[in-house]
Amino acid sequence: MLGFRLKSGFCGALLLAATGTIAHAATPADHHGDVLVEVEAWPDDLHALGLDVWTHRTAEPRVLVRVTPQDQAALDASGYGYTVVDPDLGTRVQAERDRLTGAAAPVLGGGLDPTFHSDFRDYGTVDARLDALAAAFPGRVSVVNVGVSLEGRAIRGLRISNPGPADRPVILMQSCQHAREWISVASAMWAAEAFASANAGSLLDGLLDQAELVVVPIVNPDGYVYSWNVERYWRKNRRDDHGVDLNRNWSVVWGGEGASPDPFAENYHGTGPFSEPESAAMRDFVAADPNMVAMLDVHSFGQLLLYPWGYDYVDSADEATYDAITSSMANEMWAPHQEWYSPLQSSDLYPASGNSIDWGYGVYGLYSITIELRPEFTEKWDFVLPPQFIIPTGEELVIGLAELIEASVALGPGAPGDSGGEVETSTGDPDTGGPGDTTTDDPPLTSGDPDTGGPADTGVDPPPPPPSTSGSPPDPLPEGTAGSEGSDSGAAADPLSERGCGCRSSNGGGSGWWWASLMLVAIRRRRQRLGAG
Ligand code: 0X9
Ligand code: ZN
Ligand code: ZN
Repeated sequence: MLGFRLKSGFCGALLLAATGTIAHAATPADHHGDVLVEVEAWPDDLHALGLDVWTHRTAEPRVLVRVTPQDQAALDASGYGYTVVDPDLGTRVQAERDRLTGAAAPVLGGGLDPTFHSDFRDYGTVDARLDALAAAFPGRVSVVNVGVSLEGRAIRGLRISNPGPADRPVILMQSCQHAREWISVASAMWAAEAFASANAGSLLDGLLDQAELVVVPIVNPDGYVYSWNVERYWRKNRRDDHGVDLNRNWSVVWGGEGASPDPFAENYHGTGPFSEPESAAMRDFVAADPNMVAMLDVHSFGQLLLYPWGYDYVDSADEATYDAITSSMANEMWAPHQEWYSPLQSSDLYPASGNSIDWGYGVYGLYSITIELRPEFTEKWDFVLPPQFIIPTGEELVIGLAELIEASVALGPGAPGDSGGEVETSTGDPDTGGPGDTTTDDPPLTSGDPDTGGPADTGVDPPPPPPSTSGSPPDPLPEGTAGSEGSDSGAAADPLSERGCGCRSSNGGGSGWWWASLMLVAIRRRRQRLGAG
């Protein structure tokens, strides 16, 4: 196993305590400079020296003592041996004060509306929050302009890092290629804010010394707005009257398996690679940054960590690395709420050519991972979730992202994977193979059980319990979703490309449960193919 596991104890509770102001003023009352030491002596021996002894009863000569700068000489003169347990008690004091004064509520920072994360937010509110965060944390956060959508909306994000060298590795997290996946927006904003507000000395703060994080919470603003105002289950962008699936519009094996040429299919790939301004803007943003090393593409739902290749059933040359990274992420993400995110090669879910992570990996060698957030596949929840899901899911995303940053820093830049099939685009992206060359040196996947054996493995378990830290979510929402799609069961042969089926009026009207059932069918079929039961 690679050595980039996060320290134990990194959990939601710690995260709450770790957020707040960036820097602390070192006044005497802050107890900065006070050290906690373990001294090899009896309590009374140290009382006699006038020290602040914290251990009252002990079976052996071993006690905890708070040693101020003024006390240090007396301790050293005493001759007792000691070890430092905590080099700066001021950090604890600061964290507690911040919490009790509200300065370290999970959503802090000067003038930021603390109710932002209490529910899902529309495009304008999310976009305004970016400016608010940049204003609240000027030393660490700035707004980045990525591009403009088809309907003219800004695609913007945040660059988050501590002051430092300009050539540090950059990790990109992009959300909401798919309009209806609202939890991806809310969780990304939570994660961005957790990093932005991380206390000096915290784990997240340490990562921001070593790397830069870029968060683009809404890649598909037109679709997101449409999902809010018109059609809740809209997936694609707003090209013409049908839309394009942005996650089939990237250039690596564009137009291959799991992408449809039917404009009205939910997985329509568009008229060519990067035909859409939203995917093209992300491409250009990545291409312009030579320090980019990783890409986390955030979706919902299913609680999955998906890695290349996704275009077809072929292993990548970096299978072992991806397995290590995603296993590490899943293990850490389990901690706060005991939710399991199953690591899986993307194509083991179903092939989806022209997706973003195949591009990030295939063209630039980015450590590229798709995360499918909560919920798991259940009959109760889908893209529409009660707001109580936001913070727990956000906490899980923060941890997964932190793990990916740590891994990326530890591993250093990766090499482009050979998909053998990037489709040329007019901008002259580096090519990983000949256009239209769909052959590959990689053998078909014949081993490698997609069943991770995790505590809550995908697809075969009963619905998960309510989020543990959020109280009970309300009863199933009275969703006005599309009616029965039972006849779509025939789509199992190719779950996505059958969706359009030439029936224009049905476009975008699929229910979340319909979608989840197709995912389940795809997983089960894949498992059967692998003989994995
Ligand atoms: O189909 C997609 O684009 C993603 N799932 S979603 O339900 N959010 O639409 C998954 C893409 C991952 N790649 C592959 N499955 N190949
Ligand atoms: Zn998606
Ligand atoms: Zn139809």
